[in-house]
Amino acid sequence: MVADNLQISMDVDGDGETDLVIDWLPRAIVQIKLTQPLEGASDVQGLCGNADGNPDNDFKTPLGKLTMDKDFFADSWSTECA
Ligand SMILES: [Ca+2]
Ligand SMILES: [Ca+2]
Repeated sequence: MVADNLQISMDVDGDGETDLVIDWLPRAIVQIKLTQPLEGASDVQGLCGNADGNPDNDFKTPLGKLTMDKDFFADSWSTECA
């Protein structure tokens, strides 16, 4: 039997507070949440945004280009499988 939901919480910066929560939901949906405050949040980038509390600047590609196109944004972070 497979569990419907699974959740992992992590204290990434070791301050005793949860910083990252990963939820596996039904139908193969994975939800990743970054919580504040996170030490070194200015270094965060990728599909979860930059964790600065401003959702308007989260769609930034690895080359630093801000876009409103969600498909272009998601594709910019894709990697090739060997
Ligand atoms: Ca923490
Ligand atoms: Ca942001």
